[in-house]
Amino acid sequence: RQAAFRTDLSVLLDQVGTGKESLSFMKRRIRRLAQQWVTAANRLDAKLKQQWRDQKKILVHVGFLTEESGDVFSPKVLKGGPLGEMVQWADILTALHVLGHNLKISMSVKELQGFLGVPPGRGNCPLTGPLPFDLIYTDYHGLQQMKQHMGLSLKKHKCHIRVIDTFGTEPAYNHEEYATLHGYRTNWGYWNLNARQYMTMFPHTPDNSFMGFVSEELNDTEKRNIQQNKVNNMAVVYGKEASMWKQGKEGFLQILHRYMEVHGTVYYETQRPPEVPAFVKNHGLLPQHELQQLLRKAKLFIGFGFPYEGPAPLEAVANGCIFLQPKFRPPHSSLNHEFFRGKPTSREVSSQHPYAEQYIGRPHVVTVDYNNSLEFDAAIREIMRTKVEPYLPYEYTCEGMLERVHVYIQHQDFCAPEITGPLFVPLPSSIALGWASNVTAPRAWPPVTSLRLLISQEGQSCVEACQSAGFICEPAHFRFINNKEALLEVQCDVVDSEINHILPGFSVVRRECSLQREPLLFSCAGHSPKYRRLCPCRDFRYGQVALCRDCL
Ligand code: U2F
Repeated sequence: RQAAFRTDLSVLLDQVGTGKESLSFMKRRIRRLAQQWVTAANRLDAKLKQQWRDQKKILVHVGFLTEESGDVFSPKVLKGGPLGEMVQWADILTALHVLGHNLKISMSVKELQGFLGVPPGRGNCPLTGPLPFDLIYTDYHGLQQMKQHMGLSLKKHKCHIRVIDTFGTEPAYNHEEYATLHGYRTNWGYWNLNARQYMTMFPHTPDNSFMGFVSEELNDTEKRNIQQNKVNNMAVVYGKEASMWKQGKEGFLQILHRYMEVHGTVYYETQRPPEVPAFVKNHGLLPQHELQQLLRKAKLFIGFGFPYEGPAPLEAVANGCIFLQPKFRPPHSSLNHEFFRGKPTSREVSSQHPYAEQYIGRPHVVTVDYNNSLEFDAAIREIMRTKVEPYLPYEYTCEGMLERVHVYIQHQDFCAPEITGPLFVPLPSSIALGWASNVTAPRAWPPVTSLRLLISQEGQSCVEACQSAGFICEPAHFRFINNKEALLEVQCDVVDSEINHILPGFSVVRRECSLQREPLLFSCAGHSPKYRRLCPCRDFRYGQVALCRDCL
């Protein structure tokens, strides 16, 4: 069946259910952004020009909100706890509904069993018949629950699963045996999925798919009003929980206060949290729409280093604030920071919000070393002098999210047998080598025409190598370059093949080339000193990094 865009969200709101603060938060959000989604649906509908879209049967099982996983999030919704995940789930549900798919939502193991047709109360009872869904969106908690309640059949059906995974999972952590043997084992990884089945909140490593969420969009009149009503010396601090204000924040808060009136939205029960200095005007935790109003007036939204990679900085920039945040030197990662410890990634987080730093940047985002008070002071003065317009990258608009999710649903297929090379013949003497037009791989997605082969510097990952040439690493293209033909450029004496997540590549010391023997270990993120990697890069659409130019 053909999927038709939906502009009425009432059925979705009923499906989300009641009885928990997390659900009420998600429903308020869905209602508040409804008009924005409708406009986006109409625009995308027109853009796709009657293109056929299959209607899929989709199950969304929100594992972290189930009682069975402990649900630590719901009781903290009104108390300054994390909301980013709920923002994202609300938006995923809305996108799937608006795109017109046949959606079932489960927030408990019982509902999960009901939808999957597994008899309840029989423990590890495999699902015998066919899977009644084309796609299942869940998270790591949900995956664990499905393993317990689908037993062996999970293996058979796992190509249909998508895991919403905020911070991302790198291939080395995802491959059970490899992770165990090489010290990449964590509490979360080791599911042996295709790494693109993990869907992240920001485009972290291109090894995963970028799912994202949406932010407020403003029309021209609103933008004009905002710019007229900006209070040039008003700052809002990013941090809704008192603990985010602890330790060492006094110094730069004092500097900030020299120039600006400082506002906060810190949760408190009865008394003002002692961590928040007396000169800060604390509004208490605000409902989302009131926070947006505050951001519309403020000139500066300032981060203290935590929370990492949340939605709020995008909302601030979308409402015409400048986001000031600390640079991390050395970068934070699972190797050196408690928060990331045990997360299935070695990604280096270069500031509180690397997306804001790298994809948005000045004038909207200013990233400085907070330990250097001169630099900090200069940044505040620069911000007060700078005029900015509200800005939201296309990929965080409703249309951008609908477009991306639509393309994933119609094209990403982890169930079909993979087509492999050797399809690629490099042309000598250019860094971005060409595509041999005599070979075609019609079913491949993204289309092979988007492929650009590149050889990284020693020690460099393919994420960096592609980026520095203006491309993005595309893990789906590894299968076309994992062959001797692609290695012609490199002068290697020997070509062998191994199981190692930095391959295909070239050992500079041994003058040896190695191909990858385990497709699950194709990794954009991997790097190793003395190794030059063979990198499959691709082009991307401006403002929509998840999609190549011919991907729509
Ligand atoms: C991130 O989670 P957080 O929930 O801490 O992220 P934030 O950026 O602070 O905000 C999430 C939402 O909270 C809303 C705001 C954002 O959409 O509009 N909000 C609000 O409604 N009222 C207020 O007074 C202040 C904010 C991240 F998203 C998670 O994935 C991480 O687990 C977490 C820790 O790094 O950080």
